[in-house]
Amino acid sequence: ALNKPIVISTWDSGKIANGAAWPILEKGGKAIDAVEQAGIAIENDINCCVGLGGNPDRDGYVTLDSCIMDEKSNCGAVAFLERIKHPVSVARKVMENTPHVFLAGVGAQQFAIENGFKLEPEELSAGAKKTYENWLKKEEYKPVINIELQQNKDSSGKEKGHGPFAPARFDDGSFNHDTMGTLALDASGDVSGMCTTSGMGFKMRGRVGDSPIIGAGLFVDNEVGAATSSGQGEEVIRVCGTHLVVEFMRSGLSPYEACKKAVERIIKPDPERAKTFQVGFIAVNKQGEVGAYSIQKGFNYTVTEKGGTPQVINAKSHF
Ligand code: SD4
Repeated sequence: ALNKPIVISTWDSGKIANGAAWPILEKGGKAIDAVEQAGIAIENDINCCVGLGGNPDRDGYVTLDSCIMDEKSNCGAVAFLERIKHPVSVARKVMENTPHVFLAGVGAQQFAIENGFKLEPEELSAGAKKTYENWLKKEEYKPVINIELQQNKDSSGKEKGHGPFAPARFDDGSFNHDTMGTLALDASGDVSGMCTTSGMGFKMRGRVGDSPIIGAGLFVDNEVGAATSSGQGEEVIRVCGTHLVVEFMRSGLSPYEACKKAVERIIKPDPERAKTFQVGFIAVNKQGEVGAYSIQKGFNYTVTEKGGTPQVINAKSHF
């Protein structure tokens, strides 16, 4: 028997996302509406890694990335979007109201304003401000790609609460969230997904990760299922990660096996280097089976199905 409706999201903060998606799914509503509500809920929450409250780039600006995809392979995306509260909804508007798939930067912001989104003040949340000020004290402005790694250890070599081995939470450690990817299979058996993030903290200005890229941070194919990712976006982009997961499912693998094989594809070219970053995938298939896999330990995801009680599951990992 099919497990539906069902919604799954990255991380334990997926409870917030699933909690907003479930009332729609439970009533027989559409997966696309459910995942948009999931994105809105987590963008409203003040946390390190999603929405305007998230960590800024090196120049102190919060820049948001998001995409959304429905059961007909319609999709929309925004990247490098500033001062707009709900990038997931702007992405949906790009999908529905433009002949395009992807808007970036000032153009995306202009489109959002034209569609009734409010231009929010340019101001960091308290948590982000504190984290950024600490970062400024310790880090030179130097364009190195693996800044999260440098931040991961203090001068004595002790692990800090940043970087690829732990979600990039605020310095006070209280906001254990990360990029939010949500996938839903609705009562009619249709699949949709979304992904939303403020991206890697202290990224270079203009840097775009995997999260708004269809086939990298999110992929949906209504014949097969859907996948989304969290972690170091550059590594996901390289292999078109979520497209890969969905194609592995198409060829018969379970969501778990498909996520595992995609993670192995990332690791293969340079297994030593793969020890230094995190990537996690979650997936759902048309049968309502779910699965996940990550490179490093510590990745988890939240599943909500019949009964509506969210369940947090620790993903298996390569290392
Ligand atoms: C990015 N994938 O911008 C996002 C960030 C993330 O856990 O997921 N961090 O690369």
